[in-house]
Order: sequence, then structure tokens, then C-alpha cells
Amino acid sequence: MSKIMERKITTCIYCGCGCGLYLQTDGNRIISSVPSRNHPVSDGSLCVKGWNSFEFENSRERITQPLIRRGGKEGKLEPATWEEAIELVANRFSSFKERYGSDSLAFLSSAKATNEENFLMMKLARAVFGTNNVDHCARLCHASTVTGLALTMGSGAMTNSVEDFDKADCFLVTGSDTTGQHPLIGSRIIRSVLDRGAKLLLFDPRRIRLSKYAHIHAQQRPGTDVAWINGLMHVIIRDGLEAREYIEERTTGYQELKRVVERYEPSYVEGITGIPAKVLEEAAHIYAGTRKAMIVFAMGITQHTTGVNNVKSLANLAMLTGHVGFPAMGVNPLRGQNNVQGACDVGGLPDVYSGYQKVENPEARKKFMKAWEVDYLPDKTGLTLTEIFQNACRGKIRGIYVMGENPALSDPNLNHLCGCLKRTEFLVVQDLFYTETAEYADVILPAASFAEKDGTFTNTERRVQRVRKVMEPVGNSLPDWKIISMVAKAAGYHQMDYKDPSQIMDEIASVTPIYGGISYDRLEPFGLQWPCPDKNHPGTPYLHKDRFTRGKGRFLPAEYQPPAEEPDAEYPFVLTTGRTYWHYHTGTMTRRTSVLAREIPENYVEINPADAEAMNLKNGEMVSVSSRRGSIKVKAKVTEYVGEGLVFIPFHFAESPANILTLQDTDPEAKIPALKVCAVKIEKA
Ligand SMILES: Nc1nc2c(c(=O)[nH]1)N[C@H]1C(S)=C(S)[C@@H](COP(=O)(O)OP(=O)(O)OC[C@H]3O[C@@H](n4cnc5c(=O)[nH]c(N)nc54)[C@H](O)[C@@H]3O)O[C@H]1N2
Ligand SMILES: Nc1nc2c(c(=O)[nH]1)N[C@H]1C(S)=C(S)[C@@H](COP(=O)(O)OP(=O)(O)OC[C@H]3O[C@@H](n4cnc5c(=O)[nH]c(N)nc54)[C@H](O)[C@@H]3O)O[C@H]1N2
Ligand code: SF4
Ligand SMILES: [Mo]
Repeated sequence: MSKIMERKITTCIYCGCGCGLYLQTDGNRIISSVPSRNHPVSDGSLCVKGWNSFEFENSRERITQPLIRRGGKEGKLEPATWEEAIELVANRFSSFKERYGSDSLAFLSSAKATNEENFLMMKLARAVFGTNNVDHCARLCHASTVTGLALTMGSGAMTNSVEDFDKADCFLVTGSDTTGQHPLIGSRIIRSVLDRGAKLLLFDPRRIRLSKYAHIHAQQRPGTDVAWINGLMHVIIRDGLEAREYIEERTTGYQELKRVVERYEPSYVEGITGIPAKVLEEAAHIYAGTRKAMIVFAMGITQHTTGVNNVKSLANLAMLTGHVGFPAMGVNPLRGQNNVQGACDVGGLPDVYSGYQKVENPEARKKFMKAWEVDYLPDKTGLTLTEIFQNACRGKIRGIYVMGENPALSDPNLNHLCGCLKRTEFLVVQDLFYTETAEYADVILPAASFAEKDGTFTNTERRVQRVRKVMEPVGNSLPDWKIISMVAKAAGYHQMDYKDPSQIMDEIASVTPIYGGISYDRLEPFGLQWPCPDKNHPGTPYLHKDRFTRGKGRFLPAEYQPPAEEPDAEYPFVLTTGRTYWHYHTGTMTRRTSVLAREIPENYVEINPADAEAMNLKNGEMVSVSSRRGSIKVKAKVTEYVGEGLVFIPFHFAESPANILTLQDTDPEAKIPALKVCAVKIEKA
């Protein structure tokens, strides 16, 4: 008899807030999702995506059977057994390894999947196939943060906890559309402003929902962030507002910082950014003069060719004023995906094992060789996601295994990228749905959703929380951790046999100092925040207490550099891309959720009324938007949310992909693409 009306608590699949919610099932179908009242993040609420997170799992479009392309690249995808599909993947990958070497292979882990699954993916790449070519969407996201904060403070993670948003007296928010993309954090900021009189300093080129609540909303020109952040520091030092003792005791490199920001007088900064000098001065005084001040940032800061410099500059600003290392005082990158923090923590990156232990460090290699019972692990940093596809184009990468990502819609410059996917000799896609990327696949492996498996996700405040199986996997789909183990075994590796995901977590804890004290029995009721080094450690609500993770905080000043592409006579508009509250990334789940799909059914381009008038363009008319890389057709949405000369397009829609237009130029250190600025022209269609 089927179980009826069961209710289990789990963690939301969408954003990095990591809300706790109950999924209620009737037989093998989820019928509702409701918030946990006592959960430290959700606190009795959810956003519209959380409330509706129960529908896509039972979509009729789920892939329910492994598929194999028969008859060469032009052949058709046909149903296959698990045995046949797994054999094929293991054999092809093993033969590439033999013929062309391990580095002809690449693996994409997934910020949608669990910690346990990401750990196994990097173990598969490294221990079984001998390559460090493993990466995931963090490269398109907070790669600049991981690099920039590791260099300045020693850890790429958020300093504070979500509950600190109820305690801070000043928020400097930049490049984060918080109410749309981290709604349960955005609402705390609004509550603090309205109920407690906290000051909100917003630096965002677009008007967003937070603008209404902001004490100051400075609308900088896109891509000019280093200039205004240096400008704030210039004013702080000029007016003697820097935290002298803190700088002396806890940091290095102050003299060099002082020398660099000297030049960034408010009037000079105004010329670059368009932010009035007076506004900059006032913001500097409020931020430096409020003790409990938090910096909050996301993609508007990271997705630039100067992403790492942007992040370093924010870290400099926080250290200059002594605003880091205390409750409600810190530098807070809002991590995007439900488990992007975790996918990084457990080593889904080309340069580190779990816990950010470098693959180039012989001691770390020795430790993992022993734990995994192998006599070889590769010693040089692997390729990043952006480099993997470039190398596939050149024929250097032959086999790519993509778990839970959809690069054919989420990567920049799609005309080029899809050419690379086409040229990839053997592509494996493991997903819930037949995605745009799956169209290029040679093998498709059907994965179970977050509601069909056990595991953990780590949210933006470093909280490791349980994910629970509430229903059986749909059709013949299987949890990612099982699929990866099967591939490992078929490739001849026998150290990947687990009864359940809790055993994988025990292995993670045994080799990962920051997760050392974590085990499933300790994750009740609402998880633990790392660092949690041992079984008795209560977890860590904020970082850099007493000393920075790296010892002394290091000022790393940066000079302003213009964006890689700026508007000109032929392409006169600046295009910035991003998200909406209602949809999630490439839409695989939200566009299969009736409420969300109904609210925003199709793509649009936001354009200022003055620009629309100059083109005699009415709201709702079709336009073609073109860049040097390609062209799409979308509806014009005439709105003051963007200023003159700026347009915005979300990247959720496969019918008119924003990423046809975007630039693939990357930050030289973090290799993150410049998804926030490129030049376009607009014509009536
Ligand atoms: N509803 C929803 N929520 C999501 C997601 C989703 O797809 N949908 N995705 C999740 C993921 S993975 C992520 S990474 C986060 C992203 O969360 P956000 O980073 O908040 O989302 P974005 O829409 O990319 O926009 C960032 C903000 O940057 C601003 N901006 C644009 N150009 C610049 C610039 O040059 N400088 C500065 N300082 N700001 C600029 C934009 O106006 C926008 O307000 O959201 C997560 N949450
Ligand atoms: N123009 C532009 N492009 C961008 C950005 C931008 O701001 N502008 N932002 C970038 C950022 S920050 C990010 S994070 C990326 C996101 O880029 P992607 O990660 O490529 O996008 P998603 O749509 O989240 O893809 C996740 C896939 O995982 C599948 N999935 C869900 N759950 C599971 C599971 O349990 N197992 C498996 N195997 N699959 C599962 C989903 O169906 C989906 O196909 O996009 C980037 N691209
Ligand atoms: S705020 Fe984020 S984690 Fe919470 S319900 Fe919404 S999408 Fe889910
Ligand atoms: Mo992201």
C-alpha cells in the first residue's frame, strides 16, 4: 500500500538562502511545500519559488530512461539499459585516457546536486580518471570572490550569518538584486530599514526593489566598481575615518593602499562612474561611521573582467574601517545556487580537493592517495569550465561529463560555445530534463531530483543542512551519487561503494578539516555552520574573529580598468544580463512550474522611456538586439528601471538566449566571464 500524506523537512532546491521547507506527499507525488517556522533562515516564510518547489519533480517531461545516441553524431538518441549506458561511458572515457592521456577528459560537477555527489564527482575525475579538469558553475558566478577573498582575508566564504541581517545598522549592497535573487535575505534588509532605522547604501546601475528603501542609491555606470570603491576609501582616509588600531594590529599593506587611492578624488570618480561627488562623500561617512556595517554583494561585482579587483576592493574597504570579524560586520558574498558553497567546499574545482586543500601541495596529494587507495593523483591545476570548452573546440578535450548544468544556455557567447559542444567527441549529460545541452549529448543519464534522494546542501552562510528523500525516483532515474559510483566501478575502481550518503559524508569529514565534525546525526534540527573541525565543535556563525583566516588581513589595492567592451557608434547600448524573481537560470525547473511560467511566460528587454521614444518604440513591440557575436528577437519592456543607454535582458529563455549576445572575455585570475557588460544595438523587428 502506498504511504499517504507524509510530510518531511528538507532544504529548498533554488537559491543559496537555503530555506527549510516541508514537502508533503500523497503516494509518490509531492502535493505541497510549506515553510519551516523555526528554521533560522526561512523563519516561517518562503519566496514564490520555494512555495512552488513541488511541481517540476512530477513533470511529464522528466527523463526516465538512459538514452544512447546510435549511428554516430548524426544518429538518434534511443533508450538503453543502465548497464549498457554505464559500460559505454566507462569504456569511452577509459579509452580516451589510454590513447590521449587523462587530461583529454573533463568533468562538470553541479551546484544543484548534494555535497556527497560533488565529492564523488571530483573523486571520479581525480582518483579514477587521473585528471584535475573538474569545475562547475561557480566559475560563472563567485569565482572572483573565491580568488579575491582568499588573497585578502584567507577565505572566500561569507563572513556573517543570515540572522546578522537583523542586527546590522548599515548595509552596503552592491551588484545584488537581493529581494529578487535572495528574497529571504532581501526581506530582512527591508525589515531592518523600516523597523530599526538601519541605513541602506545601494550601489547598482539599475533601479531595483531595494532602491525604494535605500538612504542612498548611487547608479554607477556598469563596470566602474573599482573606481567608486577606491573613491569611498579616498574620502575615508582623507577625513581621518580609518580604523587605525585595527589596521595596525590586524592587517598588512596599508601604505600601498593609501598610495593607490590617493588619486581617486570624488570629482575624478564622478567622471568615471557618474556618481555625484557629494553622494560618494555622504556614503563614505555613513559606512565608516556606523559600527555594525555589512557589505553585501553578488554578480554585479563578480561577473567582470575586473571581477577579482572588484572583490579585493570591497575587502580593502571593510578592513580599512575595521568592519570585519564581528557579528553583523563583514564582507558577504551572497552565494547563488542552493549548493554552490558546498560544491566548492567539497572540491568541485580544478585547483583544490575538499576543504580548499591545494592539488599542487604534495602533502595534500599524499593524504588523498592514502584515503582513496590509489598510487597516483595529478599534481597540476586542471582546466576551468571556460577553458574546458575552449579546449574541446581545439580537439584537446575529447570527453566531457556534465552533471546538472546547462552550459548551452548559461555560458557566454553561445554561437561559439555550441560549436565547441558539437565538436566534443563524447558528451555525457546527467540531468532531470532534456536540456539545451542534452541536444549535443552522446549519452543521457536520468538523474533523480532533490526530493528523491538523501544528502546535504551548504547554504550561503556556510550552513550544512539535510536534504531528504520524500518520494521514489521518477521512472528509472537514479540519484547522482549512485550513478557516479556505477561509472567508477565499471571503470575498474572499487573504493566507491556506499550504502547511503551518510557514509560519503563520513568520508568527507575524515579528509576535510572544515567539515571534520560533521555527520548526519549532528545535523538535526537545522544543520551546522563550518568551520566545524571536530565532533564537539558547535559550528561557526562568523569568520575572522580575532584574526583573519590567513593570519593578517592583506590590503590588495587595485586601479580602475574599463570594461572589455564599451558602447560605440555601431553598438550604442550597454547590455547587462541577470535574473528575475520568478525564474531560475535556464528555466529547466521554473518554466515547468505553472504559477511561475504564467507570471513571466516570455523574454523581454528593459529599455528606458527616453531611448524608446527616440526609436519610436512602444511597450510590447518586438525588437532585435544584436552584439558583435549574434542577434536575438525579444519584446521591449519600456521602464525607468534602467537608465538611458542601458538595457537589461534575463538569461532564462531558450527561445531568445541573452547569452547569444554576451562576451566570453574573462578575468585573468578567476577566469570568470564578463556577463554584466557588453555593447549592443537595438532595432525594431
Ligand atoms: N529568482 C532567482 N533567484 C536566484 C537565481 C535565479 O536565477 N533566479 N540564481 C541564483 C544564483 S546562481 C545567483 S549567482 C544569484 C545572483 O544574484 P544577483 O547577483 O543578485 O542577480 P543578478 O540578476 O545577476 O544581478 C545582480 C545585480 O547586479 C547589478 N549590476 C549590473 N551591472 C553591474 C555593475 O557593473 N556593477 C554593479 N555593482 N552592479 C551591477 C544588476 O542591476 C543587478 O541588480 O541569484 C541566485 N538566486
Ligand atoms: N548572461 C548571463 N549568464 C549567466 C549568468 C548571468 O548573470 N548572466 N549567471 C551565471 C551564473 S551566476 C550561474 S550560477 C550559471 C548557472 O548555470 P547552470 O548551472 O548551467 O544553470 P541551471 O539552469 O541552474 O542548470 C542546472 C541543471 O541541473 C539540473 N538539475 C537540477 N537538480 C539536479 C540534480 O539533482 N541532479 C542533476 N544531475 N541535475 C539536476 C537542472 O535541470 C538544470 O538543467 O549561469 C551563469 N550564466
Ligand atoms: S529564498 Fe531561496 S531558498 Fe528560500 S524559498 Fe526562495 S528560492 Fe528557496
Ligand atoms: Mo550563480
